[in-house]
Amino acid sequence: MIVAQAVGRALAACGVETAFGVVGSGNFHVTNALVAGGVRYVAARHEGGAATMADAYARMSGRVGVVSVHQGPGLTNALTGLTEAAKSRTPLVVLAGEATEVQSNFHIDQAALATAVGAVAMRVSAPEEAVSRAAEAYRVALGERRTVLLNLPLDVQAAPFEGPVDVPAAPPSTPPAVGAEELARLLGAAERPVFVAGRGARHARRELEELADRAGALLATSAVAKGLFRGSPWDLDVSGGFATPLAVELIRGADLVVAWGCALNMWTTRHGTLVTPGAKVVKVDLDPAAFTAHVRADLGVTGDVARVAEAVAVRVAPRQGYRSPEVAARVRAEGRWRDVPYEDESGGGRIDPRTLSIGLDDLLPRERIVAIDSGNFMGYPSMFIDVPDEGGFCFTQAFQSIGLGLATAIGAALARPDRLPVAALGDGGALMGIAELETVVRLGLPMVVVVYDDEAYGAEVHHFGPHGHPLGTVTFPPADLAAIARGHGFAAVTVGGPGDLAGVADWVDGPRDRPLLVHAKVTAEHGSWWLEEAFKGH
Ligand SMILES: Cc1ncc(C[n+]2csc(CCOP(=O)(O)OP(=O)(O)O)c2C)c(N)n1
Ligand SMILES: [Mg+2]
Repeated sequence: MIVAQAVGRALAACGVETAFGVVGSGNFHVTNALVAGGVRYVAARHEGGAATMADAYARMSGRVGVVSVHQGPGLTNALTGLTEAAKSRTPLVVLAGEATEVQSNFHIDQAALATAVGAVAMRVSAPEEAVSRAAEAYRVALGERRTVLLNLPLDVQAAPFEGPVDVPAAPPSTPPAVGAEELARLLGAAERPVFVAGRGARHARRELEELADRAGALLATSAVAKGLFRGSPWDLDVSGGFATPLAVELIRGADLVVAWGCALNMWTTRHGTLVTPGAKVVKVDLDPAAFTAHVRADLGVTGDVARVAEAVAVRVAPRQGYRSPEVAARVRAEGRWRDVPYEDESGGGRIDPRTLSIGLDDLLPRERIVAIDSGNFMGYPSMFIDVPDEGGFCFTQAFQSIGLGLATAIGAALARPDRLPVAALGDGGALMGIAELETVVRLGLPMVVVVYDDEAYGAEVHHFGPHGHPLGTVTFPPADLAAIARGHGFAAVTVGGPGDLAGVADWVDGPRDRPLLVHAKVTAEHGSWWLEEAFKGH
């Protein structure tokens, strides 16, 4: 066995289930060793796609994601996706060949590159480290929720590896809850408590609902945890830019906001304005750094969200809190974006993106997993296409990159093969990430890709257009995205008005033997309200 093979075998032994990558000479053996160890390998067509697929797969499966790339350009191509993963604290191991010889065309300072984007850099520097370093990379990724680059120098990879591939079992670590008493006291005194659950709460629905039932709390989530409380009569859906008018009103009415695994950033709080002055703020988080980030906490409780919720629940006497019959009736009547009246602006061969999204929500099977790219359009699918639970929404937006949506949908689809994958993209993001259309077809994924096509970088158009700036750099002639998709093996429908959605219904009826691309020519007279919010943060 050579070192490259020992590294691959060791990661397989750690419990890696799926790996993504683009294989070149520098990661050929390590990738084949993963496969030999029982790991499913998914070939992407661009390393940026591979990184984002692994990120989305990790988020939706709860497992460590693995990416395998060639030295140098293989890694630089992956960087945007890796940055997204690192910012999102996705547990990810990146296996990269490394040309340590400075004269090599492939040489770059890979460790510096990794740390520059928030990842952890490690290296297998000597043959005897092959297994221990691989196991350490896996442990740090999982235990510390980090994106770890494991550099594999070419000469070390090729060296013989002596010895067994024995992976030491990592001890589980759950820090004890600190501060539960004080949180229980605050909940016992609050008239109108609201829970906002974030990424760190996605595993804790039951515990949070049980506590909220006792404390009389309303339930909301950040965008990345969308769907967590779906089905609860007290679910306000997403807090922040995508929040309904009712959610905004009720969250602003809270006298206690408890953020569970959620840092209350500018998106979740509309630049802090959703938290009323005078309201108490509590954050429950594994990482105390969250307590002072963004909207500051009056109280920080350290620990795992589920464990803290359990510890607090036994200390809170049941009370009505915010859960009056009036609030229940309003959540029933106004709790969804679909309940908010709007004027349909479809016409002239273009469809209103709200009408499009509502139409798709009606037509597509409810057991779905929705991935959203970035851009002006992004709120429409986020707000109008419902998801069944927190496993139905994958939002790779921590780096705000466009072009990640399609790969996100692929990774999510592989984590949840029981669900219909839906990728919602702008025309800009779709064309940027288009390398992976072939991957969707090759993998046989029954995906629906929806492109909200305004023939522009709409975000820029709506930001700068009203000020009279020239827009030639951000507008494009029409592109036949349906034909492009058919060329890749997709079925495709062009939608220029509500009537064209019949083509989507036909595809849904079956046999769904090919993925579907919905090329929607959307109206674009004005920008979206969440976009204004976004630009305030620049
Ligand atoms: C990689 C990257 N490049 C550029 C940007 C700046 N940017 C933000 S939104 C946007 C336009 C996206 O266009 P499209 O996907 O068509 O969505 P639309 O805004 O038109 O709805 C651009 C270029 C970015 N966020 N990420
Ligand atoms: Mg566009």
